Amino acid sequence: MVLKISELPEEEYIQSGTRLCSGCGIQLAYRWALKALGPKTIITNPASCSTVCGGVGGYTPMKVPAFYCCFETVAANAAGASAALKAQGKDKEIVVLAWAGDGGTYDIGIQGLSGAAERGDNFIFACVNNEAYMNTGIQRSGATPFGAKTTTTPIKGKVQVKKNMLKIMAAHGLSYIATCSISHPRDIYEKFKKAREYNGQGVRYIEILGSCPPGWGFPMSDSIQMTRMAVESGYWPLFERENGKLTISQPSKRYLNKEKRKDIRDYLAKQNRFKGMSEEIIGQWNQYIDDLWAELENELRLQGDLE
Ligand SMILES: Cc1ncc(C[n+]2csc(CCOP(=O)(O)OP(=O)(O)O)c2C)c(N)n1
Ligand code: SF4
Ligand SMILES: [Mg+2]
Repeated sequence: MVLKISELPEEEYIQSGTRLCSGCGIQLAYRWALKALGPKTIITNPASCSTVCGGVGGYTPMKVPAFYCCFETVAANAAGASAALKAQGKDKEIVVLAWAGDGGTYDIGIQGLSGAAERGDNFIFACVNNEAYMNTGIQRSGATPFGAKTTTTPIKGKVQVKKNMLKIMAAHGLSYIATCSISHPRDIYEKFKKAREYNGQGVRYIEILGSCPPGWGFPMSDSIQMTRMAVESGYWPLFERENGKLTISQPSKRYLNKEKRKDIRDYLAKQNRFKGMSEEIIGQWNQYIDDLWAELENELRLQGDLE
């Protein structure tokens, strides 16, 4: 059932005064996730731009408790908080949210996350993916897409295809996995609500595409448009995986039909990080998107959900 805007909570858990750049995707993602999870949430957050969201100099705009931890320890900290809540009999009432960047998820945090997922520790792990190490000045990460230029890639851009973290997490057999984009806040809200409902069933993993105007190289006013284009081109499919079963989310369903997908060229052309891309690289992007959807379609067919 699709929620009406009037049914969404007005309460905000992040007030004004963050130190994020204007147009940053992180704050939107955070606001909508916390609207869904509510005030009884404890956050663990490793070094990242999300830490900057927590404020400076003794002031914080956050209205829920957030613990800022070492890069590699976000999942271990969340596991510890969740075990302590269980010991106090508060684990049903209070939810633990590990909130990390792509560097803190795909690369530096992966070991702790994998361990917690395998043990069945009880928390939501959200990766707000802006496809590079933005807080320290745009270094490439395992989530940086093919061809994107960062301060640590060759002049022609990244030569490797990004790591498929969603498949890696699926291989852990999690109860709930979902993708979101800041262009679709209602979808973020609904998915975090669902992850909350899976409380007690191990790690729930959600990945949100969040744009970064300085890191991607576009005007800050275009932040939402940029992530919407990622969804509409089929580059960023919105889906859920509940106990292994795949469902393509409503905003992405139409892109099962290749004809409906918008040209990826328009998405790439709007961002400086892809400036000067060759036809060969654009062809590889098209192939990447086709392969992504072919895999999803194949899985739906095996489930009996597609003719
Ligand atoms: C072990 C360790 N290595 C490096 C750093 C420096 N550092 C702080 S934030 C950051 C970038 C984080 O990137 P990401 O996780 O993608 O989050 P983003 O800033 O993009 O939101 C780095 C490299 C650190 N704090 N700790
Ligand atoms: S550098 Fe990018 S991710 Fe970091 S605060 Fe600015 S816009 Fe957000
Ligand atoms: Mg990042």
